[in-house]
Amino acid sequence: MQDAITSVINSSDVQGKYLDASSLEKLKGYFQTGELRVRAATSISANASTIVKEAVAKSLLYSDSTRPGGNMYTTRRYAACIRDMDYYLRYATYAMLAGDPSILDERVLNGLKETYNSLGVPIGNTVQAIQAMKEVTASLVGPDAGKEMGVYFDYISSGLS
Ligand SMILES: CCC1=C(C)/C(=C/C2=NC(=C\c3[nH]c(/C=C4\NC(=O)[C@H](C)[C@H]4CC)c(C)c3CCC(=O)O)/C(CCC(=O)O)=C2C)NC1=O
Repeated sequence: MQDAITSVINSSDVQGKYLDASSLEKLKGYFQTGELRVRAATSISANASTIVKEAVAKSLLYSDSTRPGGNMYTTRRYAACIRDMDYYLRYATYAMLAGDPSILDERVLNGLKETYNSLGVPIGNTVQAIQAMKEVTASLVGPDAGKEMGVYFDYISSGLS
C-alpha cells in the first residue's frame, strides 16, 4: 500500500532526485487537507452502518436484486451484499486518508470482478449502490470531503466495470 507521501518519494527516488516543484505541490495539497480527511474519516466511521443502510435503500431495495430469484434474495445473500458495501465504504475511507488508491487495487479489486461474475453478482447494480453511497457520504461529510471520497468510490466503480 502506498500513500500520497510514499508515492511522490518513490517516484523521485527512482530518478535519484530531490522532490521537484510538482511533487512538492502535491505534498502541500495533501498536508493542507489533512485535517479535513481525518474529520471525514471520523464521521464516516461513526455513521458507517447508517450510510450503508441509506445507500442500499436508495439503490437496491425493490430492485431486481432483492426480488425472488435476485442475487440478494435470501437473508444470507442480502447480508453478503451489505457486508460488501461496508467493505467498499471502509476501504474507500482508508484510501481517502492515504490520499492514494493503491490499497483498493491490492485488497478490494484484485480478483473481485471474476468472483462477482462467477457468483452471478450483478455488477451494474453494485456500481449503482456504490454511487448511491457516494451521494449519501457526501451529504454527511460535506462537499469538499465528499468530493475526495468520491474519487475512491469512482475508482472502485470503474475497477469493477
Ligand atoms: C475486502 C475485500 C472483499 C470483497 C470486496 C469481497 C466480496 C465478495 N462478495 C461475495 C459474495 C456476494 N456479494 C454479494 C453482493 C451483491 N449482490 C447484489 O445483488 C448486490 C448488487 C450486491 C451488494 C451491493 C452477494 C449477494 C454475495 C453472495 C453471492 C452468493 O454466495 O451467491 C464474495 C464471495 C464469498 C462470500 O460470499 O463471502 C466475495 C469474495 N470479499 C472480500 O474479502
